[in-house]
Amino acid sequence: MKRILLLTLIVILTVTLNVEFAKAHTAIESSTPSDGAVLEESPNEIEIAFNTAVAEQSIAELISEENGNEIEIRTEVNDDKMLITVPETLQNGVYRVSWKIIGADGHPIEDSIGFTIQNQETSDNESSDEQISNETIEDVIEEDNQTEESSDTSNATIILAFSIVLFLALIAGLILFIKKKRNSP
Ligand SMILES: [Cu+2]
Repeated sequence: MKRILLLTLIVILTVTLNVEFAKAHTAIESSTPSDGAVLEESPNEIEIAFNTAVAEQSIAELISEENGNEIEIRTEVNDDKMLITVPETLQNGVYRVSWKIIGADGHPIEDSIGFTIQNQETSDNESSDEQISNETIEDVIEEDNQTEESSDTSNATIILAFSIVLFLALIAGLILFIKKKRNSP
């Protein structure tokens, strides 16, 4: 009975530690538009929601992937949200919003999302341009996914390795403890 209780405790401890470990850094939770979205109209506002509050000195920038130009924006931080106002009407193309935030644990974090504007009314007149921009969109999205996947995988590997080592150490300790108890008179 005691052994079952101890094992349960170990499992709970391992799970709890993993959760703490995984949520250590501040990260994006959602955004409007979402990453990879295709919009028919230029957005007036972009909202990035994080999983914790972010520092007020956090910054963001909006870049046109077509020509690398930076588009003027206004950024406002409100607790766990970043509100970006886009005063100008964006032309058809691929855009990237990048941010440098300071998370709840004081760590600086850099990340970005991409979105595409594809207004049919304006793109019908320039179908050859659309062809080029579609290729760019796919390249950009693919590139972005690869980066995210590799960092996700390495995080998962660290967490898995960490929990296996912890679990084995605790089991070893438990066995030694039980053996010692049995041997003692
Ligand atoms: Cu952190």
